[in-house]
Amino acid sequence: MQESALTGVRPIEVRVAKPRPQTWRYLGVAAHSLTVTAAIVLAVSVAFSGAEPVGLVMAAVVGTLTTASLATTVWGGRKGQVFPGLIGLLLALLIAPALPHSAFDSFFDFTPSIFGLVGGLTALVAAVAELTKRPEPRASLQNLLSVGGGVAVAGLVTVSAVSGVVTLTGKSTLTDAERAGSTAVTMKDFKFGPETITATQGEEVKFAVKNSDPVIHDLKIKELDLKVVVKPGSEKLLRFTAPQAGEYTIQCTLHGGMDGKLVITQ
Ligand SMILES: [Cu+2]
Repeated sequence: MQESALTGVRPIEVRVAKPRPQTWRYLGVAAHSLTVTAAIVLAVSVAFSGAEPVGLVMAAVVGTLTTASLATTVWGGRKGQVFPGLIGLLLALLIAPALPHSAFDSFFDFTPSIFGLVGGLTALVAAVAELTKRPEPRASLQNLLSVGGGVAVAGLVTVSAVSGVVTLTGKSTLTDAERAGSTAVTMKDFKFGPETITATQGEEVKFAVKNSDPVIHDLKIKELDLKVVVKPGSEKLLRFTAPQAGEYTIQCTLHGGMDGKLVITQ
């Protein structure tokens, strides 16, 4: 009797859940801590730059996405790791082409770029590892990863601090003699001042270009094949002979919408 009553009753299955692999999550958290830091530095740079609406929106978007990625890495499910992985990929794709302009002696160009790129790529690796259920590395490798990661982060922070010092100390200025007879051109709040500069055809023109923003700008007059790169807080000279009468476009090739006009009269 007893036996037949039990027929069809499945034995109770006791599943002992394997501890969830955490290494890839930790790697993702470390990666997105870097991208959040990049967003904070970007926001500070925008604040120092006269808080242009476009810059503010950009900093807010980057800040929100990186913070959401960090939160998803910590609290999201395994499949949810697609989001921080995509944000990591997006950051890497956006930053990589701009890297050549991120001069080491320009802190607010260098630091967000390097933190964003390293963080983005690492986040991508971590997300892929989590999504494809890469096995938990062995204890020895885990130790190596955490020590290596710590050294890498300490290295990044040091390099970024040195970049800050070099930015502050490496500003180039003009001598009074160089500045004599020049037209002062400012780069401030992502604008040229004045926006329109006039000169007379054939005249020797001398621009004393001063960058008062925390990021690098350049001044390019494409038609005349002229370009000068000015680092934060630096001042540089651009000399040329005023060409044929007409209007020429002055632009910063690094920031869209930052442009002016050179008007040459006869
Ligand atoms: Cu610019």
